[in-house]
Amino acid sequence: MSRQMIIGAAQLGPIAREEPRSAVVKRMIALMREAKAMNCDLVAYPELCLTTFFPRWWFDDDQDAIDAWFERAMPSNETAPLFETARELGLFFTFGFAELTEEEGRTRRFNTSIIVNPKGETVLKYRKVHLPGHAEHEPWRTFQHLEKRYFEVGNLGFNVARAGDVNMGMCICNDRRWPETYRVMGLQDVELVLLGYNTPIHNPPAPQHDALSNFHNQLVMQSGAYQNGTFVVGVAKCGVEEGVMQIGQSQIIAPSGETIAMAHTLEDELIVARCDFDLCASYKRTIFNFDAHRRTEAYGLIVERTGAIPPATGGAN
Ligand code: ING
Repeated sequence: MSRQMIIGAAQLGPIAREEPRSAVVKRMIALMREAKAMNCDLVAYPELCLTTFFPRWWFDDDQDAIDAWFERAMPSNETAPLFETARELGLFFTFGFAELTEEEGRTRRFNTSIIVNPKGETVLKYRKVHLPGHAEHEPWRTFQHLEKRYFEVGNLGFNVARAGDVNMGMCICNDRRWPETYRVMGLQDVELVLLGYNTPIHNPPAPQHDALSNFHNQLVMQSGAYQNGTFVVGVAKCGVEEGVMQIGQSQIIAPSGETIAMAHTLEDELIVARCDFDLCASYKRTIFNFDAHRRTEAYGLIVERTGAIPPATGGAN
């Protein structure tokens, strides 16, 4: 009997700045019920999906105004209906939120995601490692991208948990652009990578990339899937959100690297695919049999060196 799950990617359209969490949770529950009607076993939601993408604004270091975007408890009063509905429907689900917590005697703030099983237990938590953008106010930008200011670098690493008879892992948004993200999970035999994203189509430092936003989105997730023999589920928060156009193209990708389901709107939209996790072996045991083919003695720079150092001119290697 092959190990299969029907996976739902629940893309969210724009969330207005004033939209309360309770209204967003209602939208999420509507998608969850649609997923159940499509016989889904798991529903995946985007990054920071309970509110509008607040790192697009500078808040003059008004910490209370910033912290209003964070969750101090999970589940909370506003999110409890989501957990209750998932238990009622017998679904796994995963979503991203801004986490504010007291750890090691101080207040910590992370861009976080969790996977919750049908019993309502959190089986995996992840805190975003690759924080894009900048830490200081840069008024020249049409919008800010202040994740480096509002969040700490995630301190949990890239872990993989066995749940529902599948090796599941997570990452968040910018993480999906870095091959190391997938490979660390690949080295834990990941079979399903769940990730959400908020990706503006315009990147102020590199407008020449804007027209390639959807291509780059698909390229990195398809590569990560194929090179590690894993399914990848990428879920967008998209559309024009507080004046910023964010890409959609939520998609479910097989270990072959093929996209097997993709959203075609910039609104709340559920896409669904049947995922047979035994297909992962076809890649993990052949072309990407890490144990047989990887040469770690040649890879030292990947961990030893952070930034690129160009070669000295001339001379033998
Ligand atoms: N978003 C972006 C991402 O990597 C980004 C970062 C910002 C890309 C602006 C392009 C333009 O998809 C997040 N939230 O990481």
